[in-house]
Amino acid sequence: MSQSQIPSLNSLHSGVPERLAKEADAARTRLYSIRTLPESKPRGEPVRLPPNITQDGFDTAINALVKILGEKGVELNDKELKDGWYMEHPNTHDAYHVIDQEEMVCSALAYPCSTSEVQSIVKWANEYRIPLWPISMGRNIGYGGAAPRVPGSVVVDLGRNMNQVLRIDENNASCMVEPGVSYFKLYEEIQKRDLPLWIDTPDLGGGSVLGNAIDRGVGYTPYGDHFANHCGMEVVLPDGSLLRTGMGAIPGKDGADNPTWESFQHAYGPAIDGIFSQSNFGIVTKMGFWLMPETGHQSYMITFPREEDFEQIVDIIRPLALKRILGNIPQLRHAIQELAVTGKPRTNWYTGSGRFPRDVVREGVKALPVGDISWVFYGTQYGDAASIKSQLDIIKSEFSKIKGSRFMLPSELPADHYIHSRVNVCSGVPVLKELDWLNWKSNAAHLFFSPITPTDSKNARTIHNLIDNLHQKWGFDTFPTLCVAGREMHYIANIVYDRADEDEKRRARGLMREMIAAAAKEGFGEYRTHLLFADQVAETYGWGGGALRKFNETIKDALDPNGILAPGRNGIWPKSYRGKGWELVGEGALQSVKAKI
Ligand code: EUG
Repeated sequence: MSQSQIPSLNSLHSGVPERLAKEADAARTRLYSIRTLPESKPRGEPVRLPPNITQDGFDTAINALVKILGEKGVELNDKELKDGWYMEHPNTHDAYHVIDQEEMVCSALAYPCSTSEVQSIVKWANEYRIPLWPISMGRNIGYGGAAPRVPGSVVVDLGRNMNQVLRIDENNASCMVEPGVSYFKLYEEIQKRDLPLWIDTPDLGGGSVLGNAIDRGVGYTPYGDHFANHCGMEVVLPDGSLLRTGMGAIPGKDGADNPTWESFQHAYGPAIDGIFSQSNFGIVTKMGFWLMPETGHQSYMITFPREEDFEQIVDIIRPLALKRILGNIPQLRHAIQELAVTGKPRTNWYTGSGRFPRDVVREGVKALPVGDISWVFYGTQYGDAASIKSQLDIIKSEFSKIKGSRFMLPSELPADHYIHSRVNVCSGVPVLKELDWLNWKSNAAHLFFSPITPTDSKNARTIHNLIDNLHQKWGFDTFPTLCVAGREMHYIANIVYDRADEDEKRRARGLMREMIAAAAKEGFGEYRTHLLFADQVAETYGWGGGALRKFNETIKDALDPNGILAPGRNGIWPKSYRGKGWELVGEGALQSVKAKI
């Protein structure tokens, strides 16, 4: 293991805040202690060129790019690939590779310093017909990280030099950020200014606020729907022109930004912000967000003893969520997670072959403070003490209908219990704790399967059984986390696999493909997916003879006739790529991925 020099937030935009330095160090040490893969290995080829470009053509194009951005603004991806870990993540490839590490790589990286440089890069790409793959910070882990869908694309790393909190309006409780602002950074900025405002963070705090929102990610305070709580964007279009959405479309007085840009989401005319989320229609270089005024909060957990309690739990959750008695986006997790989030490897409990047996989960949790449980619900209520009390009275009374359920406060649990991390996350304090899942296996990587289910027992049971049975078939432990939005839940199944084990990777791919197909057959679709499965997921949204795909393609072709911007992102291919074997669909698509890409 190399000497730990985890970059700090003071020295690098993607670094770790001082308050978490020790924790990060410990997390890194634990991860590396069960790692058997070398830090890097020699590359099979020097640089993966973009499609249909000769070495000469590429060299000419790169020289031209250097003229625009300077030597420092361009980097060839010609060094050994390092997976690193969360806080020291690569921008060259997917650290959690599902196929060969070298398959999903960029040819080069561009580091713009300004929106106008982003515009210049886009114009350059149109001239040389080189595909671009913009990333904010590249921490889209479990969904492809920094990797481009088309190997040999030029990754536009927006975050490295564009990472400022441009504005925080204390009175309006809003902010405007650049792509390289992480949850850690926004949080620290607010603390530094001592403002009574909360951010909303996902389970891990290292991601880009802007990037996560345009991928429609989720957090856990009342502002947990990140896209719904954005307000205003600045976007570089695929022809290099510039657009401001919402009230930003009205020029402010004397050339200033419009003062209502971060206050009202819409402009006059169609609401177009949505088309820049989960798409390849533009590069978002600035984005506004609403912040939450700080308030009192009380987190809690409710445990349930039986597997079969699942139905009743879900049906109790629904009315509580619809009436907005549940204050945030609570999580319902299976008992096995109580073991995984301790950060101890699977072998701590089980060294046998096959799946982690149910009775071993039972024995494991029995030894923990939560005791012999099957499900655990993590919620948080907000407001003043009296209001929280009245909300909790209702919640306790509803869940107490389930025999053997148990309500617990953080104060009743030991200091190292996971609930204390949820207290932070659910009050807008970004953390690193969730990384501890990755100690489950050596060289662990993970892949999310993320279908949407209605919040009702019948549907939730259908999708849960489908996922669990297929995990069993492909030989994986099932880690379900259901994030409750209200009328629906994001069911997040976390497939944890060993990157060093080709057979596990093959099975992880097979499991994903089969779950996507089987879920779609039952009418379930994913809210987000790893880039290698984007085509298959997009295809499941096929109502009306693929009307949605056709609509997206029409927009794509109109905005990006040369097909330079993120071809294949979210299953949207520009005209020049369509029907030429790029789409990974049908039987064996990922098995033969090497031949295709
Ligand atoms: C999680 C939640 C997500 C997601 C990936 C992971 C949580 C893991 C609700 O969205 O997309 C514990």
